[in-house]
Amino acid sequence: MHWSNPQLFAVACFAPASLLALGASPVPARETTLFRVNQLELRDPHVFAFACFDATAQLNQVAYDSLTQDSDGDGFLDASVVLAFRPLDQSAGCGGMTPSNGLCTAPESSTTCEVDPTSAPSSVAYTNLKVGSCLGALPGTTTGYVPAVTETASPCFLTDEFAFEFTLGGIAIPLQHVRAAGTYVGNPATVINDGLIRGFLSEADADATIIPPMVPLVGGQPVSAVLAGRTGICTAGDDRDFGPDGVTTGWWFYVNFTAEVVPFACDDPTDLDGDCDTDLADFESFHPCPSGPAVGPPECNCVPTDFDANGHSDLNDYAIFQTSFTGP
Ligand SMILES: [Ca+2]
Ligand SMILES: [Ca+2]
Ligand SMILES: [Ca+2]
Ligand SMILES: [Ca+2]
Repeated sequence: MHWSNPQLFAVACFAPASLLALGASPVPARETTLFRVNQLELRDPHVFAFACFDATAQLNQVAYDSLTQDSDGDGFLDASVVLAFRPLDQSAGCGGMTPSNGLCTAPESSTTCEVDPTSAPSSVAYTNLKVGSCLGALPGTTTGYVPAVTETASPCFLTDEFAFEFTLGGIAIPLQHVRAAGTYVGNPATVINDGLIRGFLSEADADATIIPPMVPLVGGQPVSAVLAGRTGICTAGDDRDFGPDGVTTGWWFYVNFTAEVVPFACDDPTDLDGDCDTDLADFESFHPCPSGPAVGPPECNCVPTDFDANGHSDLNDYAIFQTSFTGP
């Protein structure tokens, strides 16, 4: 069932209309905690220029510069990756969050962020772990580069899988089966350490992704031409891996990161994708979620739709959504 119109949805699901007269419930209690990645490093695979030159350190430097600078002077830091927890609840077993590219004002020292709506953000579930490790490299998918991929130790969060066009030093890499994890520092955390983004780039997508010409050393080529694989790159081996289906060839990417809390520019909880409005895109995230008081707590990725934080995603939350709705 697919609802594209909130009014229609209300009439069809929540008739009789007298129920709607319940009106908006108490002031929404949900808060968003937004972490912005302030450092990241591709650990595996490595990238190569002119067949033999390992340009990974140079690419990581470009990636760091784009996180911290506004080189084109448009008022926004050139690249931002954000994790918006809705809410951040380290004591819960799980919750919902939005990982996406961000629009973050320059300079970095006083930045505020919103989610970049063009990155098609959606809510994913995250799980908290108090013991053990949240995420590391899959067996047999790394090549022994130094420094190695850092595992994310507890206390930590781990997201479910999502798709993400990850921008690394100006290269938009379409990763599939992405999971993100990080170690909480503090409670509530203000910093994430030993973060790890793990995702799969298929060989076909690597062929189709051309590195922008302005990227130093490796610009103008397909991504597949700068990774160790079928091309004549003079490493000892082949960095290619199999994807989750065991058949598709490509590369598991491992990017370690740290992040810190920065102010979130949009404070309405009904703005589910975090781009500072409550429109149809937010409704798309909301409409699969309402379950009703008899059904129990919402699924982890639906926790953000429990606007009044009463443990259910239901008619009252819909009423709150409707008051904030600003149209398509
Ligand atoms: Ca900029
Ligand atoms: Ca590999
Ligand atoms: Ca929105
Ligand atoms: Ca609720």
